[in-house]
Amino acid sequence: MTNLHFPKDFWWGAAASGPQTEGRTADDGKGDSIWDYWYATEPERFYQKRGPKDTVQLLQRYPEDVALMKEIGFNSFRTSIQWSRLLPEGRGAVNQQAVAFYREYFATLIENGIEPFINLYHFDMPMALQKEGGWLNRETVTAFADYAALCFELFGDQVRHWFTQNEPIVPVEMGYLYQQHYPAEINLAHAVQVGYHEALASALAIQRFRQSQQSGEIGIILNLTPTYPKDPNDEKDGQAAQLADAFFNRSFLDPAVKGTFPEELITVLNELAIMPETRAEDLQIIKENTVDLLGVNYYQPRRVQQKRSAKTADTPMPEDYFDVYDWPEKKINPHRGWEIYERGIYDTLINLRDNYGNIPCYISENGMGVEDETRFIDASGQIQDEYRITFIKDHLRYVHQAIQEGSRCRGYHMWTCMDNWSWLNEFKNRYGFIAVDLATQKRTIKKSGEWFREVIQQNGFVD
Ligand code: BGP
Repeated sequence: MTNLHFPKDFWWGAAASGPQTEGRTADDGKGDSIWDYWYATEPERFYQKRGPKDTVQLLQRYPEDVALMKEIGFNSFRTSIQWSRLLPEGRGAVNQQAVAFYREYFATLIENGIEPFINLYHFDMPMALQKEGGWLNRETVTAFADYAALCFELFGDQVRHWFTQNEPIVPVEMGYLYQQHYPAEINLAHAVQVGYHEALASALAIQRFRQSQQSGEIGIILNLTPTYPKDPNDEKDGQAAQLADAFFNRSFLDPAVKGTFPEELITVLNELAIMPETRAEDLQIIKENTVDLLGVNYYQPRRVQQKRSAKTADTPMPEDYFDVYDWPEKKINPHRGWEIYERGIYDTLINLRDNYGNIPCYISENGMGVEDETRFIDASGQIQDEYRITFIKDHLRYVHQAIQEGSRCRGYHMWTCMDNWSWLNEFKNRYGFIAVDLATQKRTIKKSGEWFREVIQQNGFVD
């Protein structure tokens, strides 16, 4: 038996987002985001046609929810401000109800010993700005920087850990390549422009944070999917993996941490003649405003091999440069269809140590979505989610090892705190430490939540 002990002041907690938890009330003053709009116009796209309106009613229930976080023992918790709640039109008039809500919510966290980690963008473009093109429109970049500066001004006395965006690659791929987010286009040129604008907007927000001279730190949260070639000794598989990595990881990781874009990506975009529109000053802004801290969301690896299959789409796609490799030995979470590969979290942290100046980081999301968890309710009414405990342990072991080997990983946040609303999948897969009965909104801590409390108390676990 080994005692896996984590560093002093390690951040233990969970992550969530505004759009997935808050819900809406008739008079809350919130403007529509792309999710509200999409649900109103195409509800059939959403699993069981359940939209973003109610989610888990955190807007009204946050005191109870924060009390449960405290019961588990979190010392930190990440959520996001909804841009469309604070600025219903994306810019201009401020919704004072939103200011009051977020201030009270953050104060409640702080009073309970839970440090709020606040993210500014979690896939939720205000619809008013989307109508003008959303991230395709350069004006949105300025609007985002202004919104960020407003947040620093309004909440800077409460928040010490800021994040500009969560998984900025997701709006790129899901909105402009794979049709899982609005506006559901398939257009690589648009995808590239959107990604570029997001990266620039993040740098500008960081610049505004530094200009505000507030204390604290600012970062970005990226979903890093370590990319493995089918045959590590095959040069072409290796090149395919490198390019996939450039498309999906380094496209944001490099500008965020190094202030530059990956050369391979620039070469491909030049060949395809789809370089984004830029302005002379942009690259300097990106160069000078890199992050203090990196949030790493880790769910699954990406396995690729050299391109052999025929092209299927009639427009350029990242998949023109590699084929997905289906590793026969893979372990899979059947509910989400994602591979479970615990070692990937270690490889990711070691990559940051070796190739990204060992930037301070933390695991900002890691978790397992499971369908119909009520199957596992015991006589006392608690969900016995042993599989989640195993999942977390198996990942924490590797996080611990990476720290032992010099990674500056400062915490672990599970996705998520309470079961919440998951985009097109709505409540299909449940991820939380706390179960939510949607009929009654009753919250019950799962077995994993109780286990996590012990981990936090001991700052580790005996393996
Ligand atoms: C991450 C997102 C979260 C969350 C999680 C689980 O990519 O940051 O918002 O949803 O994935 O994924 P899903 O809800 O799609 O099952």
